Amino acid sequence: MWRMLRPDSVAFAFALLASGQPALAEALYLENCASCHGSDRLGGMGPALLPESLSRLRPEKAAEVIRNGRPATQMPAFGDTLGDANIQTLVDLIYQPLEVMPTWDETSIRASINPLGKNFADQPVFDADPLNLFVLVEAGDHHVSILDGDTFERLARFPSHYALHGGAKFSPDGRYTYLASRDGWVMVYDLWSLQPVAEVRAGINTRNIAISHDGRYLAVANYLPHNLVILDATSLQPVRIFDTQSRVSAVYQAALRSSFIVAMKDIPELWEINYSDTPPPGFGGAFVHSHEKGMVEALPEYLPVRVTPLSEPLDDFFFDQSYRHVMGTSRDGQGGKVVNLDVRAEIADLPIAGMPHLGSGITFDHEGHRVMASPHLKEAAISIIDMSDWKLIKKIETGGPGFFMRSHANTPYAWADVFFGPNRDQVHVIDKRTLEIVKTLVPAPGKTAAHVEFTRDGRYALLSIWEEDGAVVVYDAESLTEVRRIPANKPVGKYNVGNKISNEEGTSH
Ligand code: DHE
Repeated sequence: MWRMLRPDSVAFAFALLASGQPALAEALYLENCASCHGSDRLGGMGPALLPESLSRLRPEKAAEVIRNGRPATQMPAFGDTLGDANIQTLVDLIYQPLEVMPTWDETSIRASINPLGKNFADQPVFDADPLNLFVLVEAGDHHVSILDGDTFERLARFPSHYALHGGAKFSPDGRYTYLASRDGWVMVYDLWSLQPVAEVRAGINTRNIAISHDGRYLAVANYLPHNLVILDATSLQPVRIFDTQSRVSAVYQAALRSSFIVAMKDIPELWEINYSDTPPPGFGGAFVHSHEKGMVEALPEYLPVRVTPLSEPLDDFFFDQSYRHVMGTSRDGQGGKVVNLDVRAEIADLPIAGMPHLGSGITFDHEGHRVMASPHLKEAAISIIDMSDWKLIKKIETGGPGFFMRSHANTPYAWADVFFGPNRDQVHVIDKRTLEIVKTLVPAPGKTAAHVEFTRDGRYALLSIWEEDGAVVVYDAESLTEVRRIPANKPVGKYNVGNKISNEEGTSH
């Protein structure tokens, strides 16, 4: 069981030293790493060095980073001074969990708020359509690019925190984008002025963020600590922290319900937090709307919660357009459940094995029915589910398990990547009318091709070549021919402002 200690306390530093790590590792860490990554390993100028934060980095790669440094960052090369044995000792240390559960409370969050920009413009400082910009996450050197969705020129490129994850979120007018890192940092960037506005560290290990549809609140889902943090989306001040007693898997915005839906990793519950001024029945008392009142432990009715019990914890969710139903994947990957948020109960089983990646699902009309299409993380297939009776109507065989899927109301095609296996350089184009693969693109043979996003009008599809010397490839979405290749450093996700703020049916929400 974790003990709770403040990360900046002397007791915490001693607890780290006493956590069973051999003295050499501690000494090496304190001498070489602590000044940037924190004596507690929770991060500082550099990222946190905890197993939870490093889950996407193989230990061999971590050793390589310590040996050679990271280009375009402050991380120096230690190969000449430390030698292989000491580097391995450090790698072993940073993949060890902390013995003490660090806290990151209201005071830590407030103290971390950092204003970054000044002299913000009253209107966009460029000619491009501000609602057709793309926010492009480049994971190779932890940067973000802003692309003009008409000309595909890069308007800006700026450093992000280490390991951004999850989709960029946008203020309702599309002016600001919110970017979350796995280390708990959330940065707000002004797309009109092309400069960062401010940042806050809302957790130690964060899953994702969601913004309320009215732009007032930002919700941050954390694994460490076990909580959900609600920030004022403008000031970034915390307005309520929910102690969840569980890792929070993810938080989603359910605009039509004026709610955040919160998924728990360790308990079979879905939480719904209502942020309207007049919460519907079932949410408890009246809402006290005052940001000035600060932390709201003293105001139990503020942002009231109601809980939907589940038969088991669910991972990975997809919402129908009404936000009344949520589809979730079972932990064993052998199916899923449909949950009705109004009656607060599971109402159907999902007949789909092979770990469907529901979070990447899309909806469209097919032969008069609303259907949902989802790739699978463990099966070479796309499942098509009829959303009126939750039955599987077709399984499309693919070149391998996939991660992301995209479409747009203005195109007859849905695009699905093959993310795993020997065919990971393929992207399938599926005709939404026939549910058949009509073309398989291989934009860079041998290199992973993944994550598609459309321009606001659906005319072009942008696809990532997921390599450090990668690119964003722009396709004409009708002729399926390449029109442009923009060099990028391991481009991961890309997010079109207009599609996101209009909840376009073919993109993630
Ligand atoms: Fe993600 C979105 C969870 C691994 C890249 N991923 C999400 C979301 C969740 C999630 C809950 C929705 C967040 C949102 O947009 O608000 N991801 C998980 C996992 O549980 C998993 C499987 C394991 C983990 O390490 O957390 C996982 N994800 C990955 C990766 O390995 C990916 C490919 C590379 C990376 O950067 O870590 C990855 N996830 C992404 C991307 C999105 C995402 C690019 C946004 C997709 C979008 O288009 O909206």
